Amino acid sequence: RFGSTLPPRSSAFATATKEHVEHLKSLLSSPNGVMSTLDGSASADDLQPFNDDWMNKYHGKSQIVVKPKTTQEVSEILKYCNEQGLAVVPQGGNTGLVGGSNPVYDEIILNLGNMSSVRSFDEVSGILQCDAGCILETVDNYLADKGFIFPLDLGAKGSCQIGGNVATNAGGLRLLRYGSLHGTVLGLEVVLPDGTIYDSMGGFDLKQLFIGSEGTIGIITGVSILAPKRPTAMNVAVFSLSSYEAVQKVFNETKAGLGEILSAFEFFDKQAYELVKKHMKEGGEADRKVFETEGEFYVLVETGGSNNDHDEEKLQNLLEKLMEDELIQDGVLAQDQTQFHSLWKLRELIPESAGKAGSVYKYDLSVPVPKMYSLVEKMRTRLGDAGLWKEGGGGRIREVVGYGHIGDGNLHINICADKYDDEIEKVIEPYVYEIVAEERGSISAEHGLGVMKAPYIGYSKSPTSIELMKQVKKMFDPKGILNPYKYVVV
Ligand code: FAD
Ligand code: 2HG
Ligand code: ZN
Repeated sequence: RFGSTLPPRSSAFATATKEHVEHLKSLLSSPNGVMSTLDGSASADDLQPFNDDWMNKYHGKSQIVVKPKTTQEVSEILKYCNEQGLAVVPQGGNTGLVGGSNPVYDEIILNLGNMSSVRSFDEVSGILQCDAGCILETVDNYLADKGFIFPLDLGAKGSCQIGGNVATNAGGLRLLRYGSLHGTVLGLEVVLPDGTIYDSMGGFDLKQLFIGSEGTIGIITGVSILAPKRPTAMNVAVFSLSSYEAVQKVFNETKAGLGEILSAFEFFDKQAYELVKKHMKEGGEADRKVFETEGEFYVLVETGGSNNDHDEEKLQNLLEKLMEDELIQDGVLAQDQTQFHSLWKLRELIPESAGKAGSVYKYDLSVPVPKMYSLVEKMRTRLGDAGLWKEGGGGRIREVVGYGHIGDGNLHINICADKYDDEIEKVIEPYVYEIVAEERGSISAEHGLGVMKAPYIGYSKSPTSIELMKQVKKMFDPKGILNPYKYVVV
């Protein structure tokens, strides 16, 4: 348990009772929208998927899950909780990786899953308006039918929600092409902690405050976002390389060679690749050889354009040049849709495969690209010196893998341990944040701070910045009921 850095439960919050449950039920159009062990409408097992996180690292103890259907209902719930001093944790698809979406103690879980309608779509401008609880993949499929694409894509797309994406300011696999949500989100509908409904159109650009605020200052109920045209030609290639030095050179060559059609540039090390191969094999997939020559590193390059012949030619030329310059050892180009997806799987399955290898300590960092991989190496040395990790296996740390979004300088380190344990955690943290701070990097490039990194915010934010954030938190949420103990703790 992460307990050592956690503040105690705040006595300022009320403890929920059966009467609170009754009242919450009366605020919803359907009483089924409240599940609680306090009135027997749900068992602890029913609530467990909401209390536990994706990694099975964080375990809340909430006795109440509320699933409103409308913005008005969210407003009524927050107004009531604020009056009663009941703490609330907003929850989307619960795929977050920093313990932000689960209660730390007994906070009421407000889950947006029942708010999942597309409100409108304008096929001329590409402006989509949807409820915050829409699942990313569902919305992207909706847009695909109309020839558009959601400007964000990530491995958790089958479960994560648009509201959760905005709340974490998710980066994902195509940020390099479509930019950050700070640019693509046009407007937000947000319910403030006292129940006030705020519509962000016009005035100060306050919506930016909610993008990446991790559910600490308001609950996002509606999102308006600009969807680009979906590329009609998409291609993917994966290369094997001998060094991290080569990864950087290939990145430069790829940007120069592919220009405007480049839509993703991802990298992973051989340890990550091995985990994925093992996971696929265990899942019953044939053990096929993808590369003649395997490498120390791999990069995945995706193109998205409007003319397949043109794009294929560019990709083929790039492949030849990289081979000629001996920057890559081998390269595989997708020949059809099935291969397109199976090549992407080599990258997208890394988090799941790491999860199969043990209890994963996940770090989501940004430092200048040339320094990125040295953090993984430093981490291996640190764990080796502590007697926890051995090259080739055999230690309590089963594997340390590095991968991420080179295109936006975002490194993921996954440390697969035999179990979550304070002793291991103390060897990793705060060391990992110290080495990031030395490079003036960010300790959370895209996943957010949640409960996991809240104590370490000072490693990448200045005291002035933290003080201003605290003031903003106090202004929006004077009673501190919304997602307490997370992100910026007041
Ligand atoms: P949740 O996990 O439910 O919540 C995340 C945070 O947002 C919590 O603090 C919660 O309180 C808050 N929140 C949720 N909904 C709302 C709302 N409507 N209003 C206000 N606050 C809200 N992240 C990336 O950035 N890039 C990736 O490439 C990426 N890939 C992933 C791959 C996998 C396999 C997994 C499991 C996770 C990945 N993530 C990635 C992390 C995570 O999926 C994203 O952060 C995602 O955006 C979270 O969405 P969610 O709906 O699951 O939110
Ligand atoms: C990814 O890029 C996600 O796959 C998840 O951000 C990273 O699990 C992780 O550490
Ligand atoms: Zn990522």
